[in-house]
Amino acid sequence: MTLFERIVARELPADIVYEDADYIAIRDIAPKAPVHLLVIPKAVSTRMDELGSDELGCLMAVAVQVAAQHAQDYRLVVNCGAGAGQMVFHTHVHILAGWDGQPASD
Ligand code: DGP
Repeated sequence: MTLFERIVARELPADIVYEDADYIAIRDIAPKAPVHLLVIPKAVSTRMDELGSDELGCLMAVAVQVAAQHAQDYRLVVNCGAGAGQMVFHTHVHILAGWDGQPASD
């Protein structure tokens, strides 16, 4: 079971900011921006490129909805694979926002 499956199952604690039948959004435990949320599909997949176009569309729609509830301007980031920095192998979208002025450069 992945870390995020265990959070969805309430086996591990998390600061949940959004939930519906198919998705959950939580605050990142190690925020890299003043607002750092993770949008996580409840259905298990390892990385985003395993999803079909309908699932991708729904995931991004939820990410945009949750982001808009927390910030006017925001960045969405997906790390796809260890070589891109993925550490939790359960698909998720990062929402980064809340900078006072310019966001940090990559
Ligand atoms: P990634 O590198 O894209 O796989 O991002 C994984 C993120 O998950 C990373 O920003 C830190 C976060 N994270 C790791 N463990 C936990 C945890 O136990 N709780 C929460 N809320 N976030 C976690």
